[in-house]
Amino acid sequence: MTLLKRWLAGLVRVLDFITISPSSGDHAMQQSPLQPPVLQPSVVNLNAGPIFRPPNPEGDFKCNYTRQVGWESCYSSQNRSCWLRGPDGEEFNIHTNYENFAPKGTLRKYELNVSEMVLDPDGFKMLHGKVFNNSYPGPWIQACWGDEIEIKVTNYLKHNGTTIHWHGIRQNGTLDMDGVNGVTQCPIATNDSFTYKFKATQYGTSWYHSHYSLQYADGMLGPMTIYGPSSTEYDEAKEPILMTDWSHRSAFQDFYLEMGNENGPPKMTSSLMNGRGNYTCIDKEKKAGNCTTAPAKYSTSFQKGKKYLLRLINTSVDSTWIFSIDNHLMQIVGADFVPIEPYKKNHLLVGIGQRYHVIVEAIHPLTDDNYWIRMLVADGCSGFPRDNNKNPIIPDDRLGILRYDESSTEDPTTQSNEFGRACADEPYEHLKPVLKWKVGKPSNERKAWDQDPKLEDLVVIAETNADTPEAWIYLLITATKFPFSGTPSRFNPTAHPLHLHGHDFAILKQSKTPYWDGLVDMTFDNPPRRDVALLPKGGYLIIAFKADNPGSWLLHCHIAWHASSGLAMQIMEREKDIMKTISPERQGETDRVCKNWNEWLKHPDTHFEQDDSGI
Ligand SMILES: *[C@@H]1O[C@H](CO)[C@@H](O)[C@H](O)[C@H]1NC(C)=O
Ligand SMILES: *[C@@H]1O[C@H](CO)[C@@H](O)[C@H](O)[C@H]1NC(C)=O
Ligand SMILES: *[C@@H]1O[C@H](CO)[C@@H](O)[C@H](O)[C@H]1NC(C)=O
Ligand SMILES: *[C@@H]1O[C@H](CO)[C@@H](O)[C@H](O)[C@H]1NC(C)=O
Ligand SMILES: *[C@@H]1O[C@H](CO)[C@@H](O)[C@H](O)[C@H]1NC(C)=O
Ligand SMILES: *[C@@H]1O[C@H](CO)[C@@H](O)[C@H](O)[C@H]1NC(C)=O
Ligand SMILES: *[C@@H]1O[C@H](CO)[C@@H](O)[C@H](O)[C@H]1NC(C)=O
Ligand SMILES: *[C@@H]1O[C@H](CO)[C@@H](O)[C@H](O)[C@H]1NC(C)=O
Ligand SMILES: *[C@@H]1O[C@H](CO)[C@@H](O)[C@H](O)[C@H]1NC(C)=O
Ligand SMILES: *[C@@H]1O[C@H](CO)[C@@H](O)[C@H](O)[C@H]1NC(C)=O
Ligand SMILES: [Cu+2]
Repeated sequence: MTLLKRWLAGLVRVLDFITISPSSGDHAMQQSPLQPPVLQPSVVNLNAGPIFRPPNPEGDFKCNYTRQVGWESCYSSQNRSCWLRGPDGEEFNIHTNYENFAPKGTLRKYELNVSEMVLDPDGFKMLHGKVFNNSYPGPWIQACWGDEIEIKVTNYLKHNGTTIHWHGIRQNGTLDMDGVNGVTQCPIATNDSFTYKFKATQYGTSWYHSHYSLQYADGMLGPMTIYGPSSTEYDEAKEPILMTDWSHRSAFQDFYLEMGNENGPPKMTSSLMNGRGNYTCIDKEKKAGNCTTAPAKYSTSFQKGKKYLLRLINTSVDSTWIFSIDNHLMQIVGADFVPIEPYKKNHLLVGIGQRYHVIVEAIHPLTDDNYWIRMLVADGCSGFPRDNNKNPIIPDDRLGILRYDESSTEDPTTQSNEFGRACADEPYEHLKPVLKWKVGKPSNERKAWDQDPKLEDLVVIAETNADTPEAWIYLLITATKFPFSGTPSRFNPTAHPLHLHGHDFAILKQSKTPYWDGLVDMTFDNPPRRDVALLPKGGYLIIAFKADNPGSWLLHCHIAWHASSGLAMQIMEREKDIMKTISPERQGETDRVCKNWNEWLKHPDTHFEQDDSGI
């Protein structure tokens, strides 16, 4: 098993680990079940539930709620906040407490084939691409709120195992489907398959990616949308927009640079929007036969007067993006899988692993037919190299085109909106979840680990069990550079996008200043909530979640290099209850995959050498 192997002391330490609260009313999460019972009873209708087309750009994908007998769809472009309405007027809508309730959807089966292929998304041949279904990005997986999803993954990589993580999916009671090798399952060996089975209890946009070492950086990622209600109306939705940085070397080669290089982590070479970028080859590379032609830029079209939903996903390895469309404002309506109260901006900072739903209105004065869609690298969060004058060498930010005249082939001539480029999460006070949480106070606090934290300590911390679903767990994560004994700190301070599996978490405090013992003013009343938050450079983060999902959940930095070198820990949540969630059949599957993996390790083709944390 590839357990977390290294812990680079000095990157982050977990100081306080606070636990259990009694399940008293005001500490419990606000319950907001199916919406208000109707007053006047309607005619009981025992027809099968509705089948309808959610807002997707093309194709005949439909939501299928035939199992919600007697229900109908209440979702329309005039009211996006309602989803399904029952015979007695009860609803699944934007206010439904989706942590406890989900509609009965249908079963959707997908297959993904993992293999190697040469990729040239920016006009340069990357020889070590690893992809889903021979495409980069991988196929778009679509489902509807409450669907049961089954995805069969077959590994045709010659020299690597793999496991696939469904980013942000809560895996409520399905720990073994979380796809973290060494934590929730063994890697799927070459030529073996594993079927992930889970329920879509949340809705919104996310991505799936390999969690086996650095594989996702080499191409193993794709978008995933779960259709459901939205806090704001719009007319049409566009395909997801994936933003990423890209390297011309395999991340497995680059990792050695990260570990052994005093100049810091390896540098990325291009930025890509939906798998398309434009690298300018130098003569030497052309002669060596490394170059092809850059693909046409990503483009999308609007009709004047309409409102469009864009689904933005940051799939970066090491860079934070600022997304903007020239001369257009965006209304931000969802962060990760959490619908929020809408607010307007002319740009949006998207950290690695984070996602936003934004609505763009086509109502600006139409001075041009075409506008640039930009992906700017945030200052201080760049994975790109610097020139001799220490200025970052940053790829062209004009990566996409918004067209009002679809037949146009001209490049836009518009200028960028004005905004700051600092690397920080969206302002804390802006992210107001529609479904409110009231975070309960922890009943007891415990301070620990003032010394050098070791992996063993972290596991122990995690086993500090909160044993009821109502218990709130608080984590304080500091990025302060401590002089740890005996460990020379090679820590290059930067902001770390921290991602928790198995839960959305509330952000009680996100601070740029260093943590000192003492009182901290935290927000308990509907704080921002998501599954990735930026730990500010040199500052700290306090997060809280309820111990309502037994499992061993990973908490890690989503900068691939950092996770690979150990910025990760496991949270053992209600260990005694975990086995109750896993049926003998599912346990059998897990055992089978492990057996095959152990066999594969003996195969002459394998060349397996674990050189990183494995995740
Ligand atoms: C939209 O639906 C929500 C949830 O059912 C309801 O509360 C709201 O009144 C509706 N709004 C309009 C304008 O119909
Ligand atoms: C999550 O699991 C708990 C415990 O089994 C259950 O009570 C709850 O209804 C589940 N949530 C959803 C949305 O299915
Ligand atoms: C809808 O789902 C049900 C089962 O949930 C299935 O029997 C039926 O064939 C599906 N209908 C369509 C049109 O996909
Ligand atoms: C992936 O490819 C397989 C084999 O061609 C196909 O059956 C499957 O539908 C594809 N998966 C997706 C999600 O498109
Ligand atoms: C899966 O990928 C392998 C390797 O590229 C290929 O040989 C095989 O045909 C693919 N299978 C499917 C079902 O797409
Ligand atoms: C994964 O495959 C790459 C080649 O693409 C190889 O360099 C690396 O050693 C392999 N690593 C593991 C841990 O399997
Ligand atoms: C995987 O299958 C291919 C094609 O059948 C075979 O050539 C290869 O040896 C197999 N690899 C392993 C590790 O079993
Ligand atoms: C360029 O192509 C040559 C010949 O295929 C190859 O050896 C070299 O590794 C390539 N360079 C990079 C940076 O991929
Ligand atoms: C890529 O950049 C080059 C040089 O700036 C430019 O000539 C070319 O048109 C660009 N290609 C695309 C597809 O945008
Ligand atoms: C993606 O996340 C990384 C890591 O936080 C960040 O450096 C990058 O700017 C983010 N990209 C966008 C578009 O926000
Ligand atoms: Cu990090």
